[in-house]
Amino acid sequence: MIPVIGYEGRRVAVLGLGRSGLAAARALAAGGAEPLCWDDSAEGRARAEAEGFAVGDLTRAGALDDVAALIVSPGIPHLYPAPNPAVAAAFAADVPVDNDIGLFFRSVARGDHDRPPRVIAVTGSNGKSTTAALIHHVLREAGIGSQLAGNIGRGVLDIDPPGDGDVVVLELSSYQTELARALTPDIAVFTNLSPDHLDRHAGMGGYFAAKRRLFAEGGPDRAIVGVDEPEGRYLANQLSQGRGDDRVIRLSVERRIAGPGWSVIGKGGFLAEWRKGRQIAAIDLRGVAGLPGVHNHQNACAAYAATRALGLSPRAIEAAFRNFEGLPHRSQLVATRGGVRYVNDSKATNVDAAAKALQAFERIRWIAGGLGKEGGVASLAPFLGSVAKAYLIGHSARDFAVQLTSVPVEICETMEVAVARAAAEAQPGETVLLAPAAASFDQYADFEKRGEDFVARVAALPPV
Ligand code: UMA
Repeated sequence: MIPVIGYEGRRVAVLGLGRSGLAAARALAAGGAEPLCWDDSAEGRARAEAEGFAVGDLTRAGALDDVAALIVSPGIPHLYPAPNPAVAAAFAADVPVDNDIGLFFRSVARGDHDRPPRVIAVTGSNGKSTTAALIHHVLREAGIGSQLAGNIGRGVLDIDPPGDGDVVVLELSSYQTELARALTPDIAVFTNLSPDHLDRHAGMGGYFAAKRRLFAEGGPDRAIVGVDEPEGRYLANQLSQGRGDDRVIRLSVERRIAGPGWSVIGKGGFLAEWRKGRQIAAIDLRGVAGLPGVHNHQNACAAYAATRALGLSPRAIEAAFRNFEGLPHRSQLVATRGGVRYVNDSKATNVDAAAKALQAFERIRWIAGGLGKEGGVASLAPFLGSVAKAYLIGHSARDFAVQLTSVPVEICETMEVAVARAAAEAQPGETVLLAPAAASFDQYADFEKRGEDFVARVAALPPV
């Protein structure tokens, strides 16, 4: 763990006692602070009590009187749609509100090393988990000590203190970047932007502003920016001192970027690195099994840029790409039966991620549905050319059926029925793809549980 510095002997309130909150409480205690914990659920409070932490309602009169800071978990609203009552109490009492990311950047020791550890932080709407995991994988394959944490499932304060020359790779969500009071990565990556979490940011502008803080607050040495959306082009322009400034590395999977600057382009299945107007390296991504589809080629470009910025060679990066196995629930090939591939992309919780999955395979039996997001799935129409049929589950199944006018649909309600029906109708060469374009919370605790259910239903299919 990374002991938190700066709060020795002082009381620090911790709101939310899941992965990030409990890790923060432990790290605060290890650094000599006195955590005062609260969670709105009894289970959360019981977890903290079981570890011996003081637990107390932070909205009680006087509860924040001697509190130096309030550390808030990312899943707890601090602004929109409305602040959690404990956060509102902290605002009223003028108690600084921060999160585990802010504590991490203040506490991770980097001055007392011969070769200071570096931090790479990855944000963006889609692809940030795969990009962060791929960077971590490439570094380890190259013999560099690397740890991976953040939105990928491990609290950032939970990692070991990094040693000489080590790298920490963080995946950061908009929830995390919006609240952190310190954000000073050495290298920051912005993969892409599409609508998500709009209720928490009061719309797209607030969502982009939250992500942009990663670049605006600390000023990373190197900024790697996907420029296929206007927000990315704006961000890259704001960070650059002018033509040829190689502090900014631009990424695109749509077009070559002219000019003397540094760019990494993923088009037609090839990754190409351009610098000072010349192509200096290329990788054929078409046979890289762990990175199928254009969306993964974008992830590859981002990971390539980040590891090149650390000085790795194109050849070392390519070798590591070839044995990357991908992440569970993201374009994960879980079985091949009777010539039919079964792919788990349960992490495709929004329309944009589902569109990317639908473009990665040729003839698709598509399992979709769950808790649909604002705008529904009508905007997927241009990406349905590869879909033989949609098998719809969950709360939004009927809404999706109405909106998907150009493909055959079947309301299946449950994963069990959808997998059975898709398997019964799939022809050799086709792919049964779970890419829900919806959140999982109507039927599952999270997208991981949904993906695990898909994998279990596939494994339970009768032999072919
Ligand atoms: N809680 C309250 N009051 C509330 C809401 C929640 O007390 O109003 C309590 C819950 O009872 C629970 C705790 O807060 O005990 C949960 O906190 P949390 O939702 O922040 O979850 P953590 O377990 O701390 O996990 C968080 C991230 N979760 C979210 O951002 C929702 C994890 O990202 C992250 O991996 C982890 O910290 C470690 O950094 C997950 C996620 O779903 C994967 N992220 C979203 C996404 O990818 O779309 C942003």
